[in-house]
Amino acid sequence: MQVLEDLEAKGLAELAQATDEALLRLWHGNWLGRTGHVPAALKRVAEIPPQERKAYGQTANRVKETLTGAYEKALEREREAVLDRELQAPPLDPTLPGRNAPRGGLHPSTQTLRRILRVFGDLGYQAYRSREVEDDETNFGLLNMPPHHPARDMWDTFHTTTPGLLLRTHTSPGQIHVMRERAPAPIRVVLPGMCHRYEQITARSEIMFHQVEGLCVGEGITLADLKGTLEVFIRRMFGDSRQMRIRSSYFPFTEPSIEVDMDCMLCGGAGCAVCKHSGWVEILGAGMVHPTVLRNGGYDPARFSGFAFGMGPERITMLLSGIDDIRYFWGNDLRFLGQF
Ligand code: FA5
Repeated sequence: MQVLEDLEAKGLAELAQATDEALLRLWHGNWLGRTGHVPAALKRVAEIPPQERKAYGQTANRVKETLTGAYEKALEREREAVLDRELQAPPLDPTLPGRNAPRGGLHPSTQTLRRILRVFGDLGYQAYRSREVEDDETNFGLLNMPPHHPARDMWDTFHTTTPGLLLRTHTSPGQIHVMRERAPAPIRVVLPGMCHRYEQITARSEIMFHQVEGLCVGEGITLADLKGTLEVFIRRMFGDSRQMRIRSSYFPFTEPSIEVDMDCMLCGGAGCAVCKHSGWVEILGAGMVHPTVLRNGGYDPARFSGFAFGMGPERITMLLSGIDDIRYFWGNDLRFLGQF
């Protein structure tokens, strides 16, 4: 009996030390839990001589009730105290502005791509997605560059481990895919997409960049149509007062080939670092589709003619936004991307 009395006194004393809910629960485990002191005392009833068993059992049960009651009261008191503290704390002001969830945006290249596609969309061009992994034949051969043609050196190439398969170096092979799909119907498409070149990365050149190709094939298409189309594009894209200039150039898949410059929109033609002090910046390469390429696409060059052009949206974004290094585009630096 004395052991039970002592147990009760010790239990109450320890309970008084438990000053928060976690400690109270710990106490409950130690004293009233399945392996706690009180159930252990109740189990000892079997060891008590039969004549004393009843009295022992009654006392043990009373100790259990006392400790259980004391625990529940202590828990209740503790919860009320917590609530009191919360109520006395400075009140929550629901009229304060909330925290903004940061909002994502489109990558600057995507924004420019979409602007380009919209201008050509208004001119009746469809967007056509060609493939990014090409075969050598379509990237070069069918574009009038048979194996060992020196012009292949204009495009330093990433080859895959499968012979004859490569990452396209430009969007021009898409011309072949569209023509073979549509011949002999007239074509007006733009082909956007990623290109890859095994080049030195510099402020102006990446190994991975977008191009937008344009292709128009039909009867009676002339260089004047190409010039008019590009003039509309440049004014819609860069502003009505832009001047354009055409230089003769060379691409194996166009004849004649041209390069198109625009007066530098950063210095207005006075000369700056971006235009290398010439007052002009290069915007794209273009030309009349070579008869061999037309034939490879399934069009009879005696009846059909066409023009094609290819431009780089990253370079165009650099001009539009005054960006002096192309490496920012894939650098994933939010200080750069967040400005768009
Ligand atoms: C071509 O790739 C031709 N296929 C373009 C063409 C199409 C000509 C149809 C005639 C008819 P070029 O290598 O110049 O041409 O690339 C075209 C544009 O892609 C460049 O003006 C430039 O804006 C962009 N570009 C080329 N190389 C890079 C590079 N390393 N990094 C970023 N942009 C590039």
